[in-house]
Amino acid sequence: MKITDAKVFVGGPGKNYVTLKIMTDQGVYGLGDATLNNRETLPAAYLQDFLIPNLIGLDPRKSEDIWQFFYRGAYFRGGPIAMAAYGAIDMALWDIKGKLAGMPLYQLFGGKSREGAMVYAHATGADLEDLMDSIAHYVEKGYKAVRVQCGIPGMPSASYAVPEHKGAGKHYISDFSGIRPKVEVWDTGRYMRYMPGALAEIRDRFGPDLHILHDVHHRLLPREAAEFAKAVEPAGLFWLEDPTPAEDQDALGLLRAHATVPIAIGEVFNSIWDCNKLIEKELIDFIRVAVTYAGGITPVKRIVDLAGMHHVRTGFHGAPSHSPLCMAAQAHLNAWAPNFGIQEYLVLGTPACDALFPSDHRMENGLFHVSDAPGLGVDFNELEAARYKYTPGSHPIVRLEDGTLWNY
Ligand code: KDG
Ligand code: MG
Repeated sequence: MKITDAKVFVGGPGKNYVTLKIMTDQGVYGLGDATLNNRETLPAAYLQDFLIPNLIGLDPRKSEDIWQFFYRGAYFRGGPIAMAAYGAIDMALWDIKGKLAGMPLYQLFGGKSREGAMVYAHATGADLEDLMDSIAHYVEKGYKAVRVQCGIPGMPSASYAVPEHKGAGKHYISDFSGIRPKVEVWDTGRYMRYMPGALAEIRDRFGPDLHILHDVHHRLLPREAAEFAKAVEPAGLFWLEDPTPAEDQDALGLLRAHATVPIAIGEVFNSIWDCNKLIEKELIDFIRVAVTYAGGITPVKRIVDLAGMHHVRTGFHGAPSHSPLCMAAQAHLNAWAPNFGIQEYLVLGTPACDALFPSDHRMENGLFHVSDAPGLGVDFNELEAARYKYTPGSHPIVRLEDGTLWNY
């Protein structure tokens, strides 16, 4: 069996999805997602210029050897652009494998460990009352877990994942449009004084059963993160995400010495080498890698197994950054993983997205039910794809009030 051709598509409804389609001499094709938020043309170019010409003629069933060939064979290894491109190839090869076997991927991993995987939604508000409305909306829809972000009184601008105006919380997605980044102004003191009380109020309002998550988005220094983690303990969070930038991984020891709030980290990690220390030292409780950014199903399955040895559960990234193909790869892992924790969920469900990526994966009452179709269980409509073109975007940047550049 041989790979005969592969194509890359960039575009989508309100989002530059990078979709790879690998064709074979037996008519079976595989699909993968290489979307790297706001850098979409880069994995696409790597695929088109180098990886696809090297794929043609290979046996698509040899997904492990093909992964090693690209990763080890590159000499300059890793990085988000390369790993997203390998991620798409690996997903597509597993898709082909599942279709050849006539089985959904979760069966090839070891079968289902659960019926329905718990997901969390994003609630947000320009202020705390606005956020309460947004949380109530998701609770009414049956979500059991909600990430909560809100405006901070006196903060010079809207902070991470927070709308400028009230009423947007049910459908708000951060504005990444335009090639020049928007600027957010950040004040750590105001955030640290306000947010613990706000989280405690949310807990009081919604009671003990709702799983509440909060994302600090890398904004605190290690000592501040330790103080903040201790201060939010009364709210009984499901997790506190990215309290610090995780490059300095030993710094998390300080937080661990002062607080027991569960910690989730990893959405910007590209490989097992970015997270093995955090996992082995048991400095985190949830690993947040995404199948696209971390190089595909093959390496992420290894991360999941390593995490399981250290009581670390999965909490795969699922921001709108990922196409339904990455979300499907994660859904199959979620159905199987003995150490599944939760799945971030935003991407599926709009009519335009469903038309581009038809599937029968479904969300019900806050649980994701994986499709039983062979492979990933998601198709790609090329006629629909022709309607979209690439539009450049950029993540905002963050500055302190005096102009100092900070972590987004
Ligand atoms: O591209 C950046 C987004 O994916 C990120 O800001 C989302 O932090 C995020 C999250 O937890 O979903
Ligand atoms: Mg995050």
